[in-house]
Amino acid sequence: MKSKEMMGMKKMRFLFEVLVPALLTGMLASMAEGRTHYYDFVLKETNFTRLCSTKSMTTVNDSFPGPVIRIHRGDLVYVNVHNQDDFGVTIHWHGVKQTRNPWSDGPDHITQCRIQPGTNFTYKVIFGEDQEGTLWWHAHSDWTRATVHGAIVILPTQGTTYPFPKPDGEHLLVLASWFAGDFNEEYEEYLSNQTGTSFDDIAFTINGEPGDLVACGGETTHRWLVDYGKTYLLRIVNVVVNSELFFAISEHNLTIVGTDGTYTKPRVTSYIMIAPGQTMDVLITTNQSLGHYYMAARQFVTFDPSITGFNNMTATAILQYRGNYPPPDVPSFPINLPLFHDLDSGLGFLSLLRSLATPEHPVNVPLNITTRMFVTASINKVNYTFEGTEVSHFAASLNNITFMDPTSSILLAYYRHTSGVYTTDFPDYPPSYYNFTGDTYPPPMSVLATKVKVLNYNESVEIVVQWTNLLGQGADHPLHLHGYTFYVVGMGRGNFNNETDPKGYNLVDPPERNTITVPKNGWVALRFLANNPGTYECFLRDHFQGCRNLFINHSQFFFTGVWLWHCHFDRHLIWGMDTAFIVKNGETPETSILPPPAYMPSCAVQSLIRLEDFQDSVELFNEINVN
Ligand SMILES: [Cu+2]
Repeated sequence: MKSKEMMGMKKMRFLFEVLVPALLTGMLASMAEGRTHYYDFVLKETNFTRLCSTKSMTTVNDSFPGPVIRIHRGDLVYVNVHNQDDFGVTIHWHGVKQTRNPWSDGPDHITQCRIQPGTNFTYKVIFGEDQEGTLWWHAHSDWTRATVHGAIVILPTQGTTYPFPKPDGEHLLVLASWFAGDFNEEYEEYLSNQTGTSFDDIAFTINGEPGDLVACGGETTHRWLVDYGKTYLLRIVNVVVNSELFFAISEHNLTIVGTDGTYTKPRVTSYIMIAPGQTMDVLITTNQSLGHYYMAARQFVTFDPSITGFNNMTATAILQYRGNYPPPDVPSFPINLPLFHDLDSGLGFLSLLRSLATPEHPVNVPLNITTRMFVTASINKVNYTFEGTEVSHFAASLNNITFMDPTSSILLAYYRHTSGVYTTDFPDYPPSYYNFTGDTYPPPMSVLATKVKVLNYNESVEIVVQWTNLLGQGADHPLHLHGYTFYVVGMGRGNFNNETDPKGYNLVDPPERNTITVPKNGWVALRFLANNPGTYECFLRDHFQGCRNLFINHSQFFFTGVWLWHCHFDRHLIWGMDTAFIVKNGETPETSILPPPAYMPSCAVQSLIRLEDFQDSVELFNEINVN
């Protein structure tokens, strides 16, 4: 009897200690093992006709917007980019965490050099295990992203479902910019314009079409056919170059259920405000009279319109019910779409959002902060000498550092032990404190430099970003962090108060984003855990022990990866509103950067760049000054 009991216990032990864990491991492994998808992106010039004229522009696979990457959570994607255009280009997978893999992140001068004309480069796109919803991809060199972009749809893992009733259908809307005439010429004119007032998006488009309200737009206006009495999941992406947008659908509420590849608590609204770089997943119930309803996108203008012009053309598409009914002469227009300068509607919308925060979709807000930064985001000026003349130029800055792109990629510079490419002294605080949101403060000049911030693995980071009104030129700044999502724990108007404002932080269910607007006349507080190493030093070694030894002996070399942080208004980006985070490796192979791919585009050959941008000019001027 005793031995039988022992046998029984042994069986139970075998069951619980060996078999069940093995089964669980197998189940988890099969859940984790997604499919692998392969895409070919051919980049070349194609003719498109909008606003009554035809022009040639760069697109991927001849489409505007570009192809959709459609996968399930946990899948892996390879994209082979064939550059058949005549300038160098890189592609960024916006919002994709690229876990341990900054090699495929894409920003020009930061993690790679450009894919040369006539060559190709394969990106390995690694999604975070928790990423589900809508993201997107775009060119990350010059302003090529104006026409080189597309959506990424991440469906629930097979066998799982949405955290809301399964929609009857879904639809994708890409909100973009249209530049009339020759994009290069307009861009150059903008860069050479010392006041920065003349250039902006000429029109906005919805799925490539500006819609009925612009000249020559009507015949090709995008139409979305729906059935009465259904619920649809609408995925919205703002890929616009320089503008935030309001969006609404006539007589239909929007229920927000996700942003930036994460789920949110459902929020019903009559409009959304969406910044460049952001995505939004919303549910629509088609319960109105059979008819045609405008979906409309209008610029949200936060700069001073008396100084900087803006685009007053509203892009439209049509939500059209199927059925037998006399079509209306004109679709109805969304009366709830806020007006251009409605700052209250812009900021008010941001405070709506909350993370889902369920066991299936948990939040992990860092509570014990180990690195604090207070960063001012400003439009100010830099002085430099050009051909013996002192020149003053508009610039943008973070903590008064106007970031200069290095000539090599920072990641590869470290790989090659190239010194002098960047420094690691990006300041945690601004050089001076003043009434940041005041109107009259004289602008402190910014400093041109390539300064980055180094973080230890698993550092708990809080960054408060303070908007400033230097020069009276401030607008919202949609700041995007590569390689991570962050929690938006606080946001407010005026100057940040470090005693009272943290008391109002939401540490329970703050929204999780990869791009957040620093509001005009206000501030925003972000938190994230630095657990995505962008660092790798010893990839020439065969095994990790070699790395550890190298780390112990040469710890000063042990950070090479880079996650860019920048304003997603491209005009502020080229003016220098960016920096980068270097995140060191953890102590195990699983918390360390992946080896680089066998081939990276060369930095030795200087790319044929599309345009000489402001930063290149400044570098040139500096060289002239130094020599
Ligand atoms: Cu900005």
